[in-house]
Amino acid sequence: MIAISLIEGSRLDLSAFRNYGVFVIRDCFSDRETTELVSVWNDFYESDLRNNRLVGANGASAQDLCETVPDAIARLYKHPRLVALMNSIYGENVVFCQQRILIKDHHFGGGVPGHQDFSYYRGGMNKVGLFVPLTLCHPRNGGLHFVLKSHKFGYLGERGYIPSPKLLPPHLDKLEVVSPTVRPGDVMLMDICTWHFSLDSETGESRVYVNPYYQPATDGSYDTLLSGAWQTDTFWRDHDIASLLTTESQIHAAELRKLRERQ
Ligand SMILES: O=C(O)CCC(=O)C(=O)O
Repeated sequence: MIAISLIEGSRLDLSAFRNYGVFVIRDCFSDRETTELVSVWNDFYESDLRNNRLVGANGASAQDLCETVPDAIARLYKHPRLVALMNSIYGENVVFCQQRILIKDHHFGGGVPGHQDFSYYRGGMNKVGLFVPLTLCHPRNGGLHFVLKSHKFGYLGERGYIPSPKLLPPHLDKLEVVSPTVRPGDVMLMDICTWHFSLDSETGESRVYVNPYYQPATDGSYDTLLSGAWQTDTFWRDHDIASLLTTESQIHAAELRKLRERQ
């Protein structure tokens, strides 16, 4: 078993991150920043979410928060500390892909089967995701589990969805699983190919991560340059690729409708 100290620290250990596919930075934000962020989240939760919230609206995954979050949280992906972290991985030229809020609470506390995130994103495989906790997150409230070194298998393609029990010991005796307990102020990094999953919450208490993704500016699949300069002249936005995907999903939806009508 690896010592947890190998994948955590007060600063990013880049070679450990590249080797294990995950790394936890403790106390990445100052106490003042953390207190402010947590208070924005708690106020929003009490006023807008505690009594009622949308779960799985418009085809979203159940763990995706559907409501619009306050600016301080919506803009978190461009916090200078997070951009600096990405600069330490990619150098000066960094692009933002997208940001989600992953939530479990008394409205939804279900587990999420093992998978890797790459198939949900556009462009190249060189991407890093962050999990920035806004609450205490640990295995008992449905916190994330990571399969160490699994990113080294690359893209799993259609085999990319793995029932979580198969990833837990004793089934998985060659690769190791960790589920770090994290607090507001900490930041977890994950390679986009790292297998990860979560189990049902046993407590029902809130478990919330902000989950932005980043890539180097050599990849024009997303449009938001966060620092430095573009290192490509080829952009997805110029080639109507997104609308091809939309057309494909419209065709699938129409086929499904026809099948249902026949039943
Ligand atoms: O929120 C969770 O427990 C898992 C979320 C996740 O990995 C995802 O949606 O890609």
